[in-house]
Amino acid sequence: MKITSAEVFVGGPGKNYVTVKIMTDAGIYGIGDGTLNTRETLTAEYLREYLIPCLIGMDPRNSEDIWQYFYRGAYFRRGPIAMAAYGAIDLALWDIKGKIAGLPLYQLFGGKSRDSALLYAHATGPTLDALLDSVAHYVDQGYKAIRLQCGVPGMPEGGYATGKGGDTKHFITEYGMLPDQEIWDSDKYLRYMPTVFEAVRNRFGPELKLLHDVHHRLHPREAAAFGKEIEKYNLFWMEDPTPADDQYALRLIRQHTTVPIAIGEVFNSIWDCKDMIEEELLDFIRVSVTYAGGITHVRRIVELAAIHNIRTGFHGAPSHSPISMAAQAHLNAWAPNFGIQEYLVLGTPECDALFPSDHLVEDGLFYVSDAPGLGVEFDEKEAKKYSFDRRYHPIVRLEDGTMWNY
Ligand code: CS2
Ligand code: MG
Repeated sequence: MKITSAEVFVGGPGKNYVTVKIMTDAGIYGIGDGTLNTRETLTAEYLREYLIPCLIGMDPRNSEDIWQYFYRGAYFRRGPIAMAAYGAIDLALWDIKGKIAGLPLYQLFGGKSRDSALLYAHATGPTLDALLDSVAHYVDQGYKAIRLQCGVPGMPEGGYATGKGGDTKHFITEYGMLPDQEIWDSDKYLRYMPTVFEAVRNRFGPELKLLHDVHHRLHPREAAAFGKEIEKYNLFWMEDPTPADDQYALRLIRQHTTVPIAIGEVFNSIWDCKDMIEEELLDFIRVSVTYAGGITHVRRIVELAAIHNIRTGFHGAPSHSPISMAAQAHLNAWAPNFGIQEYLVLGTPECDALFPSDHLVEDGLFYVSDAPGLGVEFDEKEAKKYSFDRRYHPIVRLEDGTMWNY
C-alpha cells in the first residue's frame, strides 16, 4: 500500500483550521488536524514544502516509522510548528489504519476503559453575576465540570477569556487582526478570585467540578500561596499557574499546596514535561494531539504519566478542529489514566457541515463514534467556502507597561 498524494486546506468557520488529507493507492484516505492557533500557515507550509514530498510512495501503515523519519530526519527537532505538522500526518495515518482494520481507533489502542468521557465547559463573565449566569447555563445543559474565568474589578474588561459585556454564555476568545492588548495585575486578581470560587460553591454546591485557568500569569510563590488559599473550594484543577516553560516553578507550588495542578497545553513534546512527570509535580497533563506530534507521540506521554498517577486533561480549545478532538476522544476512551477533556469545538452547524461525524456530546459527556478510524469526515466542498484570515493572540502588559504572559 502506498501514499499517492496529500493535500493541505486552511480555513474554517471563524477559524483557520489546517486540515491534511492523505490519499492511498487502495482508495482509502485519512484526515489530520495541524492547526497551530495564530500561526496556522506555517504548519501548512511545513507540510506542503517539506513533509508531503517525502510522504509520496511511503506505506501509510508504517505510521511509527514515518513519525521517526520526520522527527529524526529533521535534525532540528521539536517546536510547535514541526510537531503540529507531524501530528497532522500522524492523525491521518491512524485514520487510514482504522479504516483498513474496519475498527474505531480506540479499539486499536486497547479498547474502551469507560463508556463516555467527562467534559468541561467554559463558563465566563466580565462580572461575577455574568459568570454565575454562565455557570447556570452549562449546569442546565448537564455539564458536571465547568471552568471559571471572571473579570477582576479594577482591571479593564475582557482580560484573559472573561468577555466584554453582552451574552457571555457562549463566549469564545476572539483573536484580533493585530494583537489586542490586555492589562494584568496579579495582586487584584489574587485578592478577588477566591471570592469568585466562594460564590460559585455557595450557589452550585459541593459536587460540581470546578476548574480555573491562571494562564501562566503568576510567580511561583504567588501561585503557591493562591493554591493554598483556594484549597477549601476543592477545585478539580488549577491550570497553568506559572509560565509553563519553567518546570522548576512547580516544585515550590507543590511543596505548599495540594490543589491539583494541570499544565501542558503549550508543550509540544515529552521533553517539555518528562521531568515534571517523573517528579510528580502535576496532576493532569494537558498536551494535545495537535501540536504534540499526534497520537504516536502523545500516547508516549500518556503512558509515562500513567505510571506516575498523573491523569490526562487534553487541551480542547476551539482552535482544535473536530479531527483532533476525535483523535483525543479515542485516546480518552482508552487511556487508563483519563481525567477530563476540555470541550468547546463541535456543535455549530457550520463546523458540523465541514466535519460531519456521529461523535456525540450529551449531558457534558463525550460518546466516541464506532465508525472506523477517527470517525470524522472532511467535506471539501464546504471547505471551499473558507480561506485564511490572519489572527493574533492578545498580548498582556502590567499596569506600568511591562510585557507579561498571555
Ligand atoms: C486556554 C486556551 O483552553 C485553554 O485552556 O488556555 O484557550 C489558550 O488560550 C488558547 O488555546 C491559545 O491559543
Ligand atoms: Mg489553558
